[in-house]
Amino acid sequence: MTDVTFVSTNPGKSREVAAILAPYGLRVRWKRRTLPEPQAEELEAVVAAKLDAVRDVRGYTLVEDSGLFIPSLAGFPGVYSAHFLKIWKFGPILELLRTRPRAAYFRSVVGLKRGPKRWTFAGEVVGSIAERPAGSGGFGYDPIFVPHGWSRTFAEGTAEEKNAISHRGRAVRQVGVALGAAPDAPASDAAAPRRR
Ligand code: ITT
Repeated sequence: MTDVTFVSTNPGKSREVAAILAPYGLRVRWKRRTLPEPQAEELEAVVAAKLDAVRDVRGYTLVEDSGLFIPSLAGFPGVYSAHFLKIWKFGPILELLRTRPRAAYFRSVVGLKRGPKRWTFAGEVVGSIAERPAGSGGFGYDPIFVPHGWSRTFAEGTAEEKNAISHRGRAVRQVGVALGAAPDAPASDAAAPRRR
């Protein structure tokens, strides 16, 4: 069994990463640490900074940065998702979307390192913002995000249903495939197509 250390402050993310990697024979150890998050327009830049900040962690080490992007709000809250949620919760988004298109997507960028080697993987899930929060599962914006093809929010689905299609599921499974296929050398530096 290969151990992977996931460095994050977010227990919800950590639970999901552990469940997503378990079928690949990877055991995830959560290391709770606040990592520097520079002001950046791209999740990839934040992930690069997070990888710099975990240089002291040995073995396979994983970091992640993610956000909710709403095209009709010029991509907001995007890279500011965590800050925005802490201060304002869902209210301003629901208010602004009363008169704007509700399409939204989550994006996750995962950084993996071992020694000097680094890899990044990305995943996205498209959907829309609900008119009001619903459900108690998941974390963060899950009560207001309805994935495409669902009539419920992520917070109303089970963890398995969410992980099967989520941005994090899509990004983190690439880590599982890479490490599962060749434990000492992930094969590719994959990134999902970008959407703007
Ligand atoms: P780290 O310590 O790993 O940085 P964090 O919670 O600060 O944890 P981010 O900086 O990556 O995470 O911010 C991402 C925010 O986007 C997160 O706080 C959530 O509010 C939101 N988010 C990301 N993925 C989500 C998901 O699957 N469901 C709901 N909200 C999500």
